[in-house]
Amino acid sequence: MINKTIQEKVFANQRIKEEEALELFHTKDIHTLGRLANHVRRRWNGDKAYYIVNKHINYSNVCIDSCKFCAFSRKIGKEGGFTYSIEAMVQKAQEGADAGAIEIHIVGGLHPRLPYEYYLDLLKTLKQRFPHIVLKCFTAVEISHLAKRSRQSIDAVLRDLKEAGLDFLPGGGAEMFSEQVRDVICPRKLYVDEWVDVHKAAHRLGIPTNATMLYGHIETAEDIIDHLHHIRTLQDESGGVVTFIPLKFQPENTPLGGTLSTGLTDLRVHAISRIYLDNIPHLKAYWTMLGVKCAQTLLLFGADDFDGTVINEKIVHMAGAKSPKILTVSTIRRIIEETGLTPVERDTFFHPVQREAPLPAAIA
Ligand code: V47
Ligand code: SF4
Repeated sequence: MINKTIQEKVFANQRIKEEEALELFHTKDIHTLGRLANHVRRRWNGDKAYYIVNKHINYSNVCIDSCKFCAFSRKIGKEGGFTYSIEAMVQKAQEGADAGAIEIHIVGGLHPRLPYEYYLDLLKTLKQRFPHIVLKCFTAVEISHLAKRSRQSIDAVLRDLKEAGLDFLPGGGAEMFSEQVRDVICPRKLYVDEWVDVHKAAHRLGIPTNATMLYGHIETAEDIIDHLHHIRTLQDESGGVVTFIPLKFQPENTPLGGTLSTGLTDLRVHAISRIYLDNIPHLKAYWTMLGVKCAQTLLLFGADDFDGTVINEKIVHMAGAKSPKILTVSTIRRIIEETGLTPVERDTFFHPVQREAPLPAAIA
């Protein structure tokens, strides 16, 4: 049974404290937890459940870092490493455009040699060729890497990227902010203050961002609440976070290894994120990592966004995810409709999309 005070607070749209969120973590009363999360979800999004026609492109998996949870990265010159030329990226973006994508999500490794101009030219070329497509590119870690490599401030890098065509920052690189966890799973990665600084700088420049949390490895419930606390504080201060995305750790082929989190853990993490992050409009059930069935259920436990068609994601699939490489729009709509919610096609900024022409058959 969940403490009445917590229930009353959530139903009265009041903020819960960290110790209350922690209490929710230990409850066996999953149905009430779901009702609370659903209340917050409905306050923000009514009965709408969103999806987007998008494409993921990874420009390179060459990376100077060696995060223990990563199956994607390769050291420069090693087998399995790839880096796409700008022409190859344009070709991949064209495949997305041909499939009706209105967002391209681009992230990659921390490449030791790719020149700063590559990133600017990439954005400029894609924006010129596909002016109607939103470019959601580069995690805070990549931005920090570019600042170091080009010996400029975060702010200067973001300004250059924005001028070149950057519209939105994805939420990656946050992993788990707790130092004890970070020291084990990604000891060389930037710490919480720097991750937050990149997002604040982006918000100041009018670039909205997402925020993520990698869970299901060595973290405790306290680590999760600590992570959520940093995200809620960031949002109180700068207000530019659009969607929070819990990322379920995929252990296969990674040095960290381990087993997948259970369905109930996935449910708790999403529901508690929705309840605690009362200042972030959207919560994503990222089906690529959760699996389609679990992501569907989470639409009734706090999530309002089903992400999208995704089209050929690599990071998760190289770590053993068994989810499909793509979902068609009719499949996504059927999945949402079965929950009793209303499917709404959105753009990156959550504006509803009215299509003038039908989508190509392969994606429809
Ligand atoms: O930061 C890497 C994660 C992130 C694994 O903003 C893994 O809409 C699970 O930023 N198991 C990058 N996760 C991806 C990212 C993202 C993804 C989806 C949506 C959005 C968005 C952003 O991928 C990394 C890391 O946390 N990751 N390896 C793995 N084995
Ligand atoms: Fe590199 Fe990102 Fe993989 Fe870490 S998660 S090793 S930074 S590609």
